[in-house]
Amino acid sequence: MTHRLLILNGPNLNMLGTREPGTYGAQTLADIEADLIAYGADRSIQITCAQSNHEGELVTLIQDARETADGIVLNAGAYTHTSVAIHDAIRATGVPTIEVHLSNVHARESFRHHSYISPVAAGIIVGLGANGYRLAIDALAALLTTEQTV
Ligand code: DHK
Repeated sequence: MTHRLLILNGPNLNMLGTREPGTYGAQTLADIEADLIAYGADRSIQITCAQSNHEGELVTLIQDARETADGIVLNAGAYTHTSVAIHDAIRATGVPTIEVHLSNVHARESFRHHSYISPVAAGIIVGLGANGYRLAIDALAALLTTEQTV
């Protein structure tokens, strides 16, 4: 295995499959996670998945990633738009993090247009559904391999 990546999902993403499928898709989180683990294995990337509805638990998982992961794919759900604590955790740990959203947050309500994650993210992928997580894995693998910075 070349890289260890944490796929971290925030509040209400455990409800994928039944939650507003027109916005978030029909796949469950378990479906998406299984796909990403297989996608990573095909590329010798070790994928670990976690989900929490609790802000502090997400902070702890990001802090722990310092020891256990080379990169993070983060969909912080609604905490994207509210959480200075998650912003600070990403900044403090320095683990490269790609921000993902299933929906195009910029085409939705204005309160979804601001992200506390974006200023500390290595990159941002929005509006491409579950494929966004795969794209984030590819982007992190490239970034970790080439030490690319932009
Ligand atoms: C998921 C959520 O739960 C929302 O709170 C965000 C994001 C958008 C998504 O598109 O994946 O606003």
